[in-house]
Amino acid sequence: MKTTPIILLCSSLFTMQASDMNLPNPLLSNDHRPITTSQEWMQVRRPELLELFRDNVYGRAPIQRPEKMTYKVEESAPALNGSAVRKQVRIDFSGPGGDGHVDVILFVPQKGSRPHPCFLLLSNRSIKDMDPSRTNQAPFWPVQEIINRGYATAAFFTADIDPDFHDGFTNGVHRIFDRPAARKPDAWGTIAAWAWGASRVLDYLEADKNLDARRVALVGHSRGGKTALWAGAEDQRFAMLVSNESGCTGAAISRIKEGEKIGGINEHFPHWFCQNYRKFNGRENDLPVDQHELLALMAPRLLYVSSASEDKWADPKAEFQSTVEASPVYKLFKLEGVGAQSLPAPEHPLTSGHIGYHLRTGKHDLLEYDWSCFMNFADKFMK
Ligand code: GTR
Repeated sequence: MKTTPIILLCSSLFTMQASDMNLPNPLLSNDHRPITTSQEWMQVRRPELLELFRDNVYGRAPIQRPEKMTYKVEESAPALNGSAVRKQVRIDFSGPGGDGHVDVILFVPQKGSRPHPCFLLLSNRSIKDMDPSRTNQAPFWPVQEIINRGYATAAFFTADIDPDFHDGFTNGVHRIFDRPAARKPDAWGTIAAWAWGASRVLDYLEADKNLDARRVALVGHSRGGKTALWAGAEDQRFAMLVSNESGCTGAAISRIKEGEKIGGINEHFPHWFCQNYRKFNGRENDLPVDQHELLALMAPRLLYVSSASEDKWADPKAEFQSTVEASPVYKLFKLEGVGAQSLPAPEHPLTSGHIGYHLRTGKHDLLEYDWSCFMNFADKFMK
């Protein structure tokens, strides 16, 4: 019995304040002027933060939509026992360094009124996750469940855009669009390349009459989650961004996070971010931005962040705190952010505001429970 007051005292000590964490304030401009309206956010602060993230973290894409880009619908056929139409689409593009393509697999519900809202998945693990025949029904992409809920769903394999290993930026879209001799310290890395790829897939989704491109949710797990957030920052056409366990340089605030740190991620994945990011190895406090400001770049759109209880490497507390610190920016739009100040218990999703959050019991993974929470949140706002 005697231990109760001590536990209460400890928990209040652990309620973090922005000042204790030495966090950069998203609502102060580079020249220290307070940002007090949604207009100032969109016209002044958002562009400043985007530039800071391009310069220091993810790097700068050399191109948006290439002039030479075409779509080929290679298949359109009934699937999933008649509950959906499956389309296989190839997007071809070319640039100074050659040609490339990304294959998209899309399932559109047969029922319900068109155009449908759509969940687009960054498929960054096994190609089997996006088996078009659905013989392999990985929970990573639960297509039938998504269709049953009335959403279309598409996926693309991130390696089509850029293979996930360090080769000095000579393959993937870096080969096609970069001038190798001119590679600068703020040139895009692989995460920014994948984010660029998500935008090219959205270009196709915009052209497909079965889909409502104004209601597309981009979902990414882990390195895919980092990518979903960066894609949402760069491309405001995405209506909802979902970061599942994105951790370091994803949703988690770098200054407070445990587990993976900037030095480690740059060492193990030297191709993910821009070269300038390495200046902050072991120097999290010197970064001119932090990841809650990346989350804030999604405002006023829908954002969903999820964590897993055993995923200490990604750090659920630092991911959740980031949603709290991004919430004042949603307030400028008169929207509620995450709607809680402390980490919720596992399996108690927060869905009252425009930022959703849940903690799932278990390990680092993207599972059906996670998807069902994303869809519950989307149902409230996207239907
Ligand atoms: C880890 C990496 C994390 C996360 C993860 C994943 O090895 O350290 O940042 O991205 O991979 O993508 O599953």
